[in-house]
Amino acid sequence: MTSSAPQTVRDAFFDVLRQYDLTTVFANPGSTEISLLANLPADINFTLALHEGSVVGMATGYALARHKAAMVVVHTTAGLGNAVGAIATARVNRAPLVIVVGQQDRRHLATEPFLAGRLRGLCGEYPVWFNEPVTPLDVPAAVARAYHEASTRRGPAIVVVPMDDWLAELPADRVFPAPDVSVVSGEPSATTIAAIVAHLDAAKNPVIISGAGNCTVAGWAALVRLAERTQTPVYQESFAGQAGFPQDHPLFAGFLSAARSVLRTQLANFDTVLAVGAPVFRQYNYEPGLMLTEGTSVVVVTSDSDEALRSAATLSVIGDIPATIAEVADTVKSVAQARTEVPARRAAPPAPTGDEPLRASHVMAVLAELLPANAVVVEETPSSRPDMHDLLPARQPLGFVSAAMGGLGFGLPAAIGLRMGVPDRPTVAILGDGSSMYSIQGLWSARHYQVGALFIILNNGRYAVMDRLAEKSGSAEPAWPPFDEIDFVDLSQSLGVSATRLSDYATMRRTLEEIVPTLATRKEPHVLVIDVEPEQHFAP
Ligand SMILES: Cc1ncc(C[n+]2csc(CCOP(=O)(O)OP(=O)(O)O)c2C)c(N)n1
Ligand SMILES: [Mg+2]
Repeated sequence: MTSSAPQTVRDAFFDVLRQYDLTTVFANPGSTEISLLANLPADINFTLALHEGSVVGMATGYALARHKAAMVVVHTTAGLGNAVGAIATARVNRAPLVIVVGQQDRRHLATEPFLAGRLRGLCGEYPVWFNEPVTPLDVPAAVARAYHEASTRRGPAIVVVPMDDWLAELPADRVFPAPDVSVVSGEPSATTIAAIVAHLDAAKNPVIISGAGNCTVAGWAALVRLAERTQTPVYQESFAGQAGFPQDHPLFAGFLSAARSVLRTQLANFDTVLAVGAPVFRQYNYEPGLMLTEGTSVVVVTSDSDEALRSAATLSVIGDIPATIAEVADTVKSVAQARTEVPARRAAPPAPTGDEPLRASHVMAVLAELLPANAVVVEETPSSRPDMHDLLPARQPLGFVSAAMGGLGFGLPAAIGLRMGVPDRPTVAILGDGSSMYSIQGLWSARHYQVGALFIILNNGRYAVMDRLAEKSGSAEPAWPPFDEIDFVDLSQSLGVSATRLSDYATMRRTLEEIVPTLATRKEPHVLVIDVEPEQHFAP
């Protein structure tokens, strides 16, 4: 592409944002970005969050909701530094982000002036692309390239822009080294399909592992057809960021354990594993021993080359998941009879009686009953995540979203970005009280930009999961104290968001019955603080 009329780097940058649908800019400003941000054109929607972790978290949610890159602008070292954890999460959650980072003026950068950033390497290996344009004239194309890098590699791409670059003039005949449109053609060949089908047709007792990479409408439809045609049970990978299969489907078999020994038992009877949008395997605590019975054949189908290439697989296929699975479903031998029994789903707990305390499982069960199927549910409640998995199934893509690498502070801002991306879907974030504190200032953005998500804070007054882990390691008392003094109602209200607190089952049910029907259309966020008993048992 060549640009026609002479314009500034800044004007050309805005044209790039328009061209690639990046005009909603999630940001926190600093003086190194003033020359960019002062007098923004009316069609550039500046969206403020009060900490860079929330800026990137919101952008990540927005990108996941729209299946498109989202735009971020952050301040030099302090801004990018604050964002590193969220950038790592975006990478592992495979959210495409274009991140412009401010920098001091080129003309005296060598003297390391105030706010000069040593930015290269600050995010380690987490960005999919990192670029410091050689001249100001390279900035617009670098941002366009970042868009393609982020979209193709599905992660954050960073461009560092010195503050004097924005007002530099671009010559009209400047060659623009980035395509208008780039396509990764992941259509499978007949040979690829035949190779996958050969494994499935030869299997006596296959199993499917669905992963976050298959969280699309087309992906779910293709995998449902394959599972039904072959009567194959489908598990969800452990610690996934999103659901790869409808969790209310009769062939849904539950979640793989994050513990190797349990995983081994779960998969012991299967001779063929087909992982779709998931690696084989991503476990948690180390335990010795194999993950699968020796001789099990393993096929991985994914669009993520890292995932494909680090999997202990017989065959890894990198390509378009729905297109590949749809073809496999059409070609595979169909099977009439169920080959394996699907484990029964855990029943909802009865309402507590007498002085029995309210537990997270009660909240999950009532939400499962009341939430519509199209609800977007964001999880960041470590000790009650297993309850959520058991009791609150994802029924549509985005019905479950979580930080794929476990970094807290994602759930609250991600829910805001998700709701902004799919504004007609009811959106609920279920947050641990400890987790909510990492990005609590995100609530202000929800209020200011009229994002009507519901934030449920499960208030057990402590880091329950850490307490359990400390106990398991033989610690009498955890080194960290409880924090039951925090008043989440006050805290939310001080950020401009309405909040209520409750501690009994009847009020919880009544309150959710009132709020849930408002979620599809509401514009005001609300925080519901629910006092729950700390879980005494934790087995991810
Ligand atoms: C940024 C970050 N810091 C620390 C941790 C370690 N961590 C994992 S779970 C947890 C406690 C979470 O507490 P809370 O949200 O209250 O959930 P609960 O365990 O009580 O369910 C902590 C601190 C983390 N995952 N991410
Ligand atoms: Mg807690």
